[in-house]
Amino acid sequence: MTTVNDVTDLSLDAADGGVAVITLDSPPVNALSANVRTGLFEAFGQAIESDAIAIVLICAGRTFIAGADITEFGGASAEAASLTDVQNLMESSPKPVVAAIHGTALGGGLEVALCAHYRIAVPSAKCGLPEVHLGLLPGAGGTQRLPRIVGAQKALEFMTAGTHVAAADCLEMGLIDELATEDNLRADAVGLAQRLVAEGRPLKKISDNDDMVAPDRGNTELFANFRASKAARKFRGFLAPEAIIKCVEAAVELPFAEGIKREGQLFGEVLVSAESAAQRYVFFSERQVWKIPDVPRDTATLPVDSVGVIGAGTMGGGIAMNFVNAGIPVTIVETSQEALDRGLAVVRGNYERSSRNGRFPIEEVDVRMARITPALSLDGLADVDMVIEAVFENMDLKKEIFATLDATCKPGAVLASNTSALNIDEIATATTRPESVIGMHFFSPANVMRCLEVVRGRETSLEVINTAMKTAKKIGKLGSLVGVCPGFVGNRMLFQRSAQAQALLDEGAMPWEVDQALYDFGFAMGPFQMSDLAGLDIGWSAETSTGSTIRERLCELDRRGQKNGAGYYDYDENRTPTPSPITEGLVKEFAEKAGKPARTFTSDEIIERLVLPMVNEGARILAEKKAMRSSDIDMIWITGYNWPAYRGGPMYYADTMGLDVVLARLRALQAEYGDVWAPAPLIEQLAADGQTFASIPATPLAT
Ligand code: 3H9
Repeated sequence: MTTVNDVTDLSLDAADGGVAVITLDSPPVNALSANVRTGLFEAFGQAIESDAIAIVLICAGRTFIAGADITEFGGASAEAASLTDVQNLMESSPKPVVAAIHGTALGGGLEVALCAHYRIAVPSAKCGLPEVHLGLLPGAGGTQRLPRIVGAQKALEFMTAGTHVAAADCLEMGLIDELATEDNLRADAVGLAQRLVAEGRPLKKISDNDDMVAPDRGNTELFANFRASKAARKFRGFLAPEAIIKCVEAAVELPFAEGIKREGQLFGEVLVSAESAAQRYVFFSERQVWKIPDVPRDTATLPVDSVGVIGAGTMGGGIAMNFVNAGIPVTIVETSQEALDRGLAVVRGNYERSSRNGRFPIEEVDVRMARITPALSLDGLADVDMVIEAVFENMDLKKEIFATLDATCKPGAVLASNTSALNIDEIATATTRPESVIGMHFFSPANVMRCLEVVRGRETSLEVINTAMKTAKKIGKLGSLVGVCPGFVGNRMLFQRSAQAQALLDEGAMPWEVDQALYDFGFAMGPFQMSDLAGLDIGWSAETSTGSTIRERLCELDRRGQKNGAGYYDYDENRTPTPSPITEGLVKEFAEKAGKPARTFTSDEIIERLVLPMVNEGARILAEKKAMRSSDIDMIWITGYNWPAYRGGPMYYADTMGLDVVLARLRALQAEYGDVWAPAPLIEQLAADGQTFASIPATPLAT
């Protein structure tokens, strides 16, 4: 074994029958850092010069190369071999080159593998070009080579979705040539290399293969259809998908070398875009949420092999599905057989819909339903490892339930509440084991939304925190640890936004102007469309209605939202909204009464009025240590409220505006509208120091 550099070895072992094996070992994910590129360049150079008959590239550790080193983007370019140098050397090697894949071959990693003449992978391996999630495109030849293997249509889908594709499917698509035995990758790859030589198989260069792209030359319809497809609707606001489409057009229309040039030019454009910078921030922020400064890595985790959910309503049913999907049996408790039957029928209906959409075979519906045990008493939860209470938001009721759980559940069971705003510490006082009590706030629909606020109570033990976070990960949620305060992080900020949305209406802005501004900003819908969807009459009653708000007046007019065809908007039979003259009249009436002259509101003004109060509240949350870092707040907004990822979250948005600018705008709004706009002291301090929210180191939560 020869050490090429500190991350690359080259072996020319007689036992490998003349096959040179290059092993890359650059934890954690063998990303293509300067060191790795140099190591690969040197190693391939030496292997080609040697007596070796063929060359295998394999990685040590948990994965094959997972892509370019994202931390290098935006930094000074290091003195190192370029990736293109490495790829050219591999592809033009006079000896067969085999890439041996385990873990994930992603992005630049797969692009390197595509320069080998053959690829072999273990069955558990996955391949993908996920650059789109970083606001990028595959910029190391991927956009030109992939269509030359799978054709333009599949390449478009593969690269714009950015999913990790299982080895068996890659084999079918021709992305890999052979499957290895799971624990025998090195030997199988060496064996393949020997066979290639023995059988005199050709050195397959993907860049030379025109067969898969030629049939679509001149087929502009293919691209027009893709741009108009259902899949493409998800691209709204993102830059990279369109750049990828342009690259595939180039792959079809241009010779390989020209296509590579086009790819390089478009890669350069997306790399410096604000969208990509934000999406790369999101990538790292997602990984930060799991790091809790005062919960050491070696903290024990309690087993969660069975779960109880209290309440079979929309939330309870959705919460249960998360565990069922992860193979964890759930006991659902309701107070009446009727409620239980209704809740389980909804869950079954959801699974049947998923099956119809091709997510799994219909038999799987019964398999999943069999993991649910219905129960009519909390006694059914005596032996479960974790309970999640999901009844309606009433403190007395929750305390009563927790007192019963205290008397019923086995010692060590995690007792969680799904409350979205109530005080976890007060709920915990109903038990004799406050250390076991924690908040697990799921977002609706709970089986779909990735966000999970894990709420740390004053006395919650480190084991219980660790268990809740690990459980979140296991069921595919992004768990963000937050502190106890009204509304926690997400809803506390949402309250501020909602108050301002209402204030805008009171000044004469139309609901559709507000909704449109947020839609154009990148949200799926605005607050008034959302209200119409949820029902305007939630929490409203005719007996107590005072007619003092626009919402109350709408309810009094029996405009209850989408469900009865009229709310802030009018709806047709397909639930398509149109601005309502009745709402318009009410808005004008209220504005007139408040002495506000009629005027138009620009989108920029609306966004400022809605986003800055969120940022201000976020700053207060950070100062009170109810969130550990600003990026956790951003992740809650991205995964819980559909804040557009290409804008990085509200705190990131403020950081990129510059906190001095944010401060100046808050002061101006304070002068105009009063102290509700008073800047948070943290913003004043950071602006004075020329700092950002992101510059504050992660801090343990206040308890
Ligand atoms: C690209 O390739 C562009 C090219 O087309 C063109 C070039 C010219 N770089 O996720 P984990 C870190 S763009 C730097 O927790 P897992 C990560 O931050 C790239 N660092 O592990 C974390 O650090 P820490 C296209 C990276 O097992 C640690 O590794 N490739 C990179 O759950 C562990 O990560 C991608 O987009 C990187 N590329 O998942 C793939 N990747 O411990 C991105 C990871 O300090 N990576 N880190 O928090 C992934 O999807 C997952 O990391 C992976 C492993 C599935 C590989």
